Amino acid sequence: MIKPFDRPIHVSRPWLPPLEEFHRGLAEIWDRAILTNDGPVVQRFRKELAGYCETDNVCLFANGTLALQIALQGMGITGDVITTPYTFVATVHSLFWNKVRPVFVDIEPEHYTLDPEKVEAAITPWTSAILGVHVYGHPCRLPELEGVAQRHNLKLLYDAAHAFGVRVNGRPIGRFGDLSMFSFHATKLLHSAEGGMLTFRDRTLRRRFDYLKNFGFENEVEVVMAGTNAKMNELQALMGRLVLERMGEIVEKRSRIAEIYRRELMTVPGIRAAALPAPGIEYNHAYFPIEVHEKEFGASRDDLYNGLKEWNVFARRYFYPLVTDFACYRGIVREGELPVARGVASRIIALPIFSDLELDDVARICNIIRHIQERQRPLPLSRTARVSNIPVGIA
Ligand code: T4K
Repeated sequence: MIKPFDRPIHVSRPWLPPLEEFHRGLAEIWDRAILTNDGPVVQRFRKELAGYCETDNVCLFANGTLALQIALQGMGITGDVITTPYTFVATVHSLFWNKVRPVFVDIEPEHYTLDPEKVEAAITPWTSAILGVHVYGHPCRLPELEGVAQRHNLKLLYDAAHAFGVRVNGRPIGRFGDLSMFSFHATKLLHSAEGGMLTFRDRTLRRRFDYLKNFGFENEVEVVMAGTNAKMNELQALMGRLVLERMGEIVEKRSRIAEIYRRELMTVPGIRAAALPAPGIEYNHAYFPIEVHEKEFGASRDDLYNGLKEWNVFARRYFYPLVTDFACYRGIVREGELPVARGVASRIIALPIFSDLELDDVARICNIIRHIQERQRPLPLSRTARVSNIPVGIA
């Protein structure tokens, strides 16, 4: 009998620094009484991130969504942008807020990122950019997308909300394409409670982004563009700095969790994980999604999702429903389009993965999954026959 967990196990849980370390940083902030508006902690965090991401072109924000909205506006993206339906809804909302039309194309089935051939086929004279998503931290097909963007003279942007820490052939993921957006939300590897970052190729953009996130202020008496307020504050930056120091440990622990899931679950009929990262990719283990193939598994993805809750395990169906099925985007694509994304969304479930998750607990979650499978599987034909032979009334 597998006992339920005595506390909820969520899909994610932020790594928190020792409280004394946070207190020490807070004491300095208290002394200065500078809480926001590009204070010294934000500036230090920016410098450290520039080192980590190997580029000086780094800009920090209050959250990832605002960062992406400002990126699109600052780069002057208009018309149509080709993107994926298989993402968190904020990717598409950011286009909408810039009055840009999303053109959805299907994903590839190995890592669930944009299919470059389909991207190329969807280009029209109105296309201005491609917005790929490194979903779950798996890099998009970078050389292929780069090729498509170059051939058609399009901007290439990445929603890298999940991909902090990923490197491709030794190069940080934020150095591909024209621009990348990272989220530092509490559920992310590197978090600042809420927060976001842009890294970009054209260094002149930094000035525009800085204006746009600070009301367009040039100085006390001049406003040069219609900006908004999207600044990261000092408390966020303090948290971010302390988490950044521990990135190595955080990724290492997650990789051990992922290893157990793979070892324990890949032999379970009907369960499939995303393909392993291609050679040359240093992966961050941001998520551990599995696909549940109902026929072979003997139970549906939703049976598993609901079943896990009985054991106090709260996995999440990231990313279901598809963005294109939300009320505000319904009607953009026709039924039957995006078959790969639609199929994956119906089978996907993201299992708990976070630094404080004990390895024994990962094994326990795997046992629970196998148990749910056993419980849900229809009885083999011979047993069904036996049961149905029992006279009514006695059964
Ligand atoms: N692009 C992509 C591809 C994204 O995935 C996201 C965000 C964005 C853009 C936008 O970036 P931000 O503007 O958020 O920086 C969560 C996050 O809110 C969201 O940041 C994230 N993607 C998305 C995939 O997941 P929810 O609604 O599923 O989160 P929530 O609050 O249910 O949290 C999940 C679990 O994590 C909870 O059940 C418990 C645990 N948790 C959560 C929080 C907030 C904690 O243990 N502590 C916490 O403080 O959206």
